[in-house]
Amino acid sequence: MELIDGKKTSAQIKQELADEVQKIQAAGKKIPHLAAVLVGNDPASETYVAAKVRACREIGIKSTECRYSEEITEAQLLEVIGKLNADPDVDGYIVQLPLPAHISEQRILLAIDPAKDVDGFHPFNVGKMVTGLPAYLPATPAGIVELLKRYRIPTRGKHCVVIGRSNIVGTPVSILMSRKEEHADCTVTLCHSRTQNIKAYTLQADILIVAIGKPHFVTADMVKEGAVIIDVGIHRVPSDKTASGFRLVGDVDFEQVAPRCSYITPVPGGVGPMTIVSLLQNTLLAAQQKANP
Ligand code: L34
Repeated sequence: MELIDGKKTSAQIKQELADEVQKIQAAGKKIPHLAAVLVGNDPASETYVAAKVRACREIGIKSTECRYSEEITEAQLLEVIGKLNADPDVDGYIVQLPLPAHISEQRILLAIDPAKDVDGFHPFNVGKMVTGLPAYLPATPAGIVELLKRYRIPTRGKHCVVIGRSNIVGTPVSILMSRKEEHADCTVTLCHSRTQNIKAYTLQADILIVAIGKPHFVTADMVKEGAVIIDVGIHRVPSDKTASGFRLVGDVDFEQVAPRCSYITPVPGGVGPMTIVSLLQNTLLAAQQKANP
């Protein structure tokens, strides 16, 4: 079993991006600028946005955190979106999800200028991705493909089983893994909460991507010997062994499953850090495209 080290891989990519930023700076061009909108104070969202801002600093680009209280109305948030769309200094921005229940995620995402949509969530960018046009790829799926590529894990013709059908991970990663490209080209099966006898599918997986949002959902009896496991889940469970009072676990029962795999991503330190570098990559792309439309 080999661990797929997302932390190490993301550090390498950040170094590559820092070199790119140096070149932009040396050429006297505008420093790329990412803005992140955060509504409310969900502790997990705060951690992720803080990690994004920190990563921008590490590679030498500008970032702005736009924080609003849980009570902000949808109309007010749409006004914020309008300002970010119009701000010539902001190359790209994200609206961290989930949003409070009284705000329609769909209406907010539709209001984002597709050219600044570095999460790749706007239907215009989703459509580009699906049809294989150059697009901002959604960060977590792009990070997963990058991990498989950098670990030189063969994907062509393999059976990739995805568990979960969210717009953020399951659906887009199933599309990327089925693309006719060297580091994809899989036969893809998409399973979800309503799949009957899910084990019958997971046992066939050469590559199993788990994004169902249920702690320890995948157990050893569901995994084929030698499979590659990508665990996208991240949950805080109470623990008396840590100072924070919680520990992080994934959608996969790592202890049980790891001995059966050829490769597996840990939680933390697997997919999470890759999500962040994909966002940085999209931001540099956005800045370039704004410079040369
Ligand atoms: N708009 N909303 C928008 N874009 C996104 O790309 C996200 N996502 C998901 C939630 N909502 C979003 C993220 O940023 C999940 N996500 C994310 C980002 C980073 C990490 C995990 C999820 C991450 O850095 N994980 C670390 C541990 C962090 C911790 O200590 O909690 C890891 O090693 O997995």
